[in-house]
Amino acid sequence: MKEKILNPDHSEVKALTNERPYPAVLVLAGNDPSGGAGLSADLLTLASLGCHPLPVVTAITVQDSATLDDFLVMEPDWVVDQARMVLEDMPVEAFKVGMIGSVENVAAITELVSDYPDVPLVLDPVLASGSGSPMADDDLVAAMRDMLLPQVSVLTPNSLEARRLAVNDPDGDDDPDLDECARRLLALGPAYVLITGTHEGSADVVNVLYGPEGRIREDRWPRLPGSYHGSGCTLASALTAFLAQGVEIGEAVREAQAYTYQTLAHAFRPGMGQFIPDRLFWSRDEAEPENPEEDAGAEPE
Ligand code: PXL
Repeated sequence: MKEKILNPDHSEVKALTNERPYPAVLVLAGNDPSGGAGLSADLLTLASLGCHPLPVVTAITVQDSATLDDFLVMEPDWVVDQARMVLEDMPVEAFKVGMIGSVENVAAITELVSDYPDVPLVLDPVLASGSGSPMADDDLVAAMRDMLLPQVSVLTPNSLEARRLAVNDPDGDDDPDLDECARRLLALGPAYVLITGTHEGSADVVNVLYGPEGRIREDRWPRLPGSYHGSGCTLASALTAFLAQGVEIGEAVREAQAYTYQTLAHAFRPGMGQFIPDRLFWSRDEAEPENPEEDAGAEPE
């Protein structure tokens, strides 16, 4: 791979055309400077799976691979202006929404996407950072529930987010199981709900897709040992990529999980905190020789 990049074969250079080889996906999300979650996760995943990501910044965060320190939310006009300008320039095949940041942004994004009712919308309801710091208060959760969920094609909460979105009175006795959470969430409007089981105590991670008729599919994955930063963003973006390419929902959910599992199995630890999924695992070189000198006498390829 590297050899080909550094020594291109000029006979392969093609004439420029107006073809659109990559479906465009508009991503509304926050920036995470550790490169683990948020926009970086979305952009790497979408590009890795053959889409052209259009990044719209909803918030900036101050965080590393271990801790979220602070965040600043964009004004809704800025969010909408970023999106509208590019939406008027090019067709998009899907929307992906991650961190929203404020009730005002929920309202603005809801109005924006309502102008594109035929474009699938994946909402990853980001309520906390990878390290568990809150990123959404109760008003923001209520706004997502009341305004945005009716426009959503696929909602991708983890089990904690599913409970928080489905239970109106968190201090009461109401403790629905995940099937009941999914029923309640579907009643709020999304066409499908994919609840991920990473935070449950089960030996395997169990992810369940629900639709109008109830459970559609259940996938089990061996629980990997690490603590990962950006796995939810990766799964939701991978799902968006497959939907943007016209893959049917059940198959898209299956493929997105298979891709995410591989990114986690190849995860790396760039700092002192969590592991980061390798969204480009398939493009990395095969393992370098441990001691290059041992190979010095080998025949060149
Ligand atoms: O993983 C959820 C997430 C989404 N978006 C941003 C984040 C995080 C987690 O830390 O920082 C910007």
